[in-house]
Parts: sequence; C-alpha cells; structure tokens
Amino acid sequence: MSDDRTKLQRETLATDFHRPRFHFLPPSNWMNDPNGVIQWKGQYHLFYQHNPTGAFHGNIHWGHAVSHDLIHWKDLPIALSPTPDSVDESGIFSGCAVDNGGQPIIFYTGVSGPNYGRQVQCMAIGSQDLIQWEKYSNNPVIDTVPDEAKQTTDFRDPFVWHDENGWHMIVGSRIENAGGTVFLYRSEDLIHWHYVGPILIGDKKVDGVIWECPNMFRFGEKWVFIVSTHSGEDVELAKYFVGTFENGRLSVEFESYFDYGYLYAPLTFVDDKGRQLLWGWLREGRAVEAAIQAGWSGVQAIPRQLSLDDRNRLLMEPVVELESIRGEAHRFANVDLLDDPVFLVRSLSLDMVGEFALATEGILSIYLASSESGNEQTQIIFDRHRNEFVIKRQYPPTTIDVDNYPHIVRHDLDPDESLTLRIILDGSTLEIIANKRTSISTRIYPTSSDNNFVRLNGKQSKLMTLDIYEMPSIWQ
Ligand code: DQQ
Repeated sequence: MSDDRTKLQRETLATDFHRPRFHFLPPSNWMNDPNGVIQWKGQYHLFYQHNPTGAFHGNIHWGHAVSHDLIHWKDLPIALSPTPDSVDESGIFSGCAVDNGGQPIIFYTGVSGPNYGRQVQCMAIGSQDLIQWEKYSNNPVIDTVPDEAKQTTDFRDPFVWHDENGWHMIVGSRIENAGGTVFLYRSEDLIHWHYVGPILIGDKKVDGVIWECPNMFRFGEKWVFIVSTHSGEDVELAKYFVGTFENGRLSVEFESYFDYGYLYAPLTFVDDKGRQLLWGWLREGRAVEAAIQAGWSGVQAIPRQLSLDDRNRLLMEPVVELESIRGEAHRFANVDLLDDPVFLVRSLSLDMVGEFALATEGILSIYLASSESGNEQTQIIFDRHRNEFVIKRQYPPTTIDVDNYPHIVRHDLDPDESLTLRIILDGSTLEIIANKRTSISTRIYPTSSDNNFVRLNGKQSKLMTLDIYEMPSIWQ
C-alpha cells in the first residue's frame, strides 16, 4: 500500500474519538496479536496479525510497521500473505522473528482446512531491510502435533530463542482432557526440529483449555514463561509463570496473571539497551458490527519494560520513551480526599502517574471519561480494606453492544506500602498499572467526546502526588 493511501486512511479515521491517538494501530481494518517483534539495525519492527480487507478476524496476513523510538511509527508493506493451495492458504497466524547471524527469519503458523483445523509451523527468510519475505520452499518445518496431545487441531504460535544449547522453539497447544500446554523443540539449523516434550501442562479447570502465544525468557537464573489462555470458545487471560527450567521442564515457583482485562497475546523481545520489552494486543470491547462500521479494530498496548522483584513478581512499566511526547502537565499534591469529587482536567488522551496513601479502611475513586453530570463514566475504585480494584464502566441505558461488566481485581499492598498508579487513557483504550505489578487493561466507548471529565474523591485517603499529562497524536 502506498504511503499516500495509508496516510489518507489514517486521516479519514482520525476524527473518530474512540480511536487511540498515541497507541499503535494499523491505518484501518483489523489487528490482533503482535508478531515478530524485533530490533533490527537499530530500528524497532512490529509485525501484527492483520486482516487488510475488513475490521474483523479473518484473511489473516502479517502487517508491518517500523519505529526509531517505539512511539512514532511508519507503515510498511504487508510482510506475509496466505498462498493459495498451500499450508498457509487460510492464514498466516502468529509467530516470532529471530536474527540468525545477520539473516532475518520469521517463524509463523500456517493454517488451512475447515475451522483452521490444520496448523503447521513455517519459516520465511527476510531481505536485509525486512521488507521482502520469502517463504521457505520446504515449509512446513514442523507439520504434526505431537502424539501426546491426543488431538490434531490446536498447534500454533511458535516462539524461538537461541542459547548455549542451540535453538529452541515452543509451540502453543493443548492436551486432550488435561489442559493447555506448550511443546518444546530443539534445532541446530532452524530447519530440522527435534521434539523434546511439553514444558508445563495447565489444568483445564483453571487455566483454559488451550495455551496460545507462548514466550520464554530469563532474568538471571529465573525463567519467565507467558501464555495466553483460551477456553476453546473464547480468549481468556494472559498468564505468567516464574521458575527454573531444566531438562525441558519448567518448575514453577510463582504464577499470576499478566493482565486482568483485555491485554492478550503478549510478545516479548530484548532490545539493544538490554531491556526485556513486551507488546500486547488490546482487543475490542464492542460488537464486531460496531468495529466494522468504525472501520478499525484492535490496538497495541504501549510497549512495557519488564523486570522481576525479589518475590518473583513480574514488574512492568510503559517504556520511558512515552514520556518524550507528554504535553501540558498538571500537578496535584497533598490533597486529603473527601466525598466531594475534585475536578482535575478534561481530556480523553492522558498519561497519569499518582501515589496515594490509604488508611486501613481507605477508598479511592478516580472517574474518567465522565459526563458533566456523571451519569456516564468509568470509575476506578481501590478499596484498601479488601485490597481490591473495581473498575466500573457506566453508560446511559440506551448504549448497547458495548462491554460494561466490572473488572474486580485483587491487589495486595504491604502494610506500609502506598498505592502507585499509572493510568494511560487514549480514546477507547485504558491501561491501569498498580505498583508496577497489577495490570488491568480495558476498553471504554464514551458516547460523546465531551464526556471527558477527570475527577477523584475518596475517604480516609490522601493524594500524595498526581501528575497528569495531556497526550498528543503520534500521527501528525
Ligand atoms: N491469534 C492468532 C493465533 C493465536 C491467536 C490468529 C491468539 O495464531 O493463537 O489470529 O489471539
């Protein structure tokens, strides 16, 4: 697609106030999982699951964009498309990119057959600018699900890494009547893969029936394993496990959810600053028909930098580069919160950083995307006694086809720990990260762009500092 055409598509959709202005999303149409994230010759490349012909899942290609700073993006031509009468005739599903000693290689799942029922692992080799991709002539490199899966249909999303023992690949799958799993393979040459076994098997009663989009990486001795859990009918939550990894098995020492809302299919990589960075798809919370009518669907979360704390909890922070585009700043400090809401600012494009001290019975409420009367709003409530967040999305009764269920999420604070909050609001996307370790991403669809009041109130709680930055569009 020409530069002019993508620019025109972006300009046409830019008047839609639900459409994020500083998060990455394609010029138009559908996007889901991030794929093949890699830094190449200093530039950050993002590939993504993309339907170029509609704002719905289907006809899946790999879209492609590049950035020098993880914030500003240039659209590039579609990287991979299905080939008729081949193992990927029905779609190029998720995967990763690796640097094979200067040669860029993509691994992806080729799908074909009824209900995408045949899923095989394929390879493509890139040009030095990552624009042209040639599929390996002997695809697939792995063509059958291991027997112990006792099923032959769910086998996708290869994640490949290299270490002193060679190349490793994990592929998301399930074991019939047991639960989600990922199967491990090893290779010397990236072409011939030897099956090792499942690294971990989930309990289908707890962690979904299928595991999709696996990731493995390490901080020192500790390995982190992230998967996206699927019920067989629908996506559930992204989960992480921390432990040791020996003889092809993961021994779990800590586990938790990566996000308690809409962030799904995260994918990680290490950049040249040594940062472990993570991308994630923020799916929609509205009916498919509404997305089709809007002409776009799916957003990427602001990339996050990951680390581990001394209790093996995964910590995450939006990349520091986001701070470079912050606009007008509003600072509030030392306010004892009472029933009467304090007006803060009006905007649907905000980056907020706050610290709050709550007494044992303290409650804090932040209202976003609120109408003047407050009959429509999103309320972020933290109850210190229950150590619990409730995120309420409240719309006029006539609003239909938009998710409005509450997110109820436990967030334990140590006795002397204050509550820190990072809140990023961008049109219909809302990312909330508490104390760097509890992430709740959601989607909201205000009925008017004037419903943009930000207020807060509370009881037995004190705003220590709150910095609110108005955020610009990255596409101007
Ligand atoms: N999305 C891809 C699959 C993956 C799923 C298809 C997760 O490869 O398992 O678009 O959202």
